[in-house]
Amino acid sequence: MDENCETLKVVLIGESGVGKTCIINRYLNNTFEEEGMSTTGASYASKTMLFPVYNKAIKFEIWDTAGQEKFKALTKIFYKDSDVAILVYDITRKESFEELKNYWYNEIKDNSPNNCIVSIAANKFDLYNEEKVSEDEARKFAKEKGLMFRCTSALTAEGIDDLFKDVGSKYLDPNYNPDDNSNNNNNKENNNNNNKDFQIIEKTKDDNDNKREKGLKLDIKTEKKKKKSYFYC
Ligand SMILES: Nc1nc2c(ncn2[C@@H]2O[C@H](COP(=O)(O)OP(=O)(O)O)[C@@H](O)[C@H]2O)c(=O)[nH]1
Ligand SMILES: [Mg+2]
Repeated sequence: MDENCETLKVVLIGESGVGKTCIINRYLNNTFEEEGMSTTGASYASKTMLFPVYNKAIKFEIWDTAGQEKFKALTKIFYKDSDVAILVYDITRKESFEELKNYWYNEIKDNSPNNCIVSIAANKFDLYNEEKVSEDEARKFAKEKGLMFRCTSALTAEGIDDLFKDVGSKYLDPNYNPDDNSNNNNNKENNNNNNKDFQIIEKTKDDNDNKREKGLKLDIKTEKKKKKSYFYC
């Protein structure tokens, strides 16, 4: 194995239906399917990402749950040796955030190694006009517990690469703080991706971009089609 490549085990946890599998599919394949997403039960899939700033690559071995989270029946093996844990909630479902705070966060704390890097993904950000958990409240919780935080949308791809970039950067540089950088594109007023590592090199502005700027509901069908024409380098 190339000495400039590190392998990290990443686990995604959270209530059923928050979008864990969709986040993984978006990250791995740049795809989103609204229906028919079933978790295969395969142990993990991986993707290698370059971190030119650190002259390193990270192979993320991403573990998905196979529905056991519905019954809160994840075994210790699932968490064992995890380098990164991503706690996912759905911004339109208050109880998914309550469960994150009261159950999933404790699961990680109790079952993952002490040095496990933990990030919260506030998913379904495309539906922020239906938001039931304020971003401030969730950020406050993350800050109190020393966790990283990203708003994400598996549907639009917003924040997904950044989520992995954050945790990878944190692994390579414990002082890394995404809020120090101008690349924090979670801001609702700022959808520009200024991120040097994952620049979007082609992005067409359409009706949904205008709606997003105004905080209006997005046209999901158009959004899905449009996303096919996004390219990342
Ligand atoms: N609008 C929207 N829907 C999403 C997003 N991510 C997932 N979904 C939908 O939420 C549902 C559950 O997603 P899934 O990935 O299976 O959730 P999981 O049970 O946590 O793995 C599916 O109907 C997805 O299409 C998102 O970012 N935005
Ligand atoms: Mg799933």
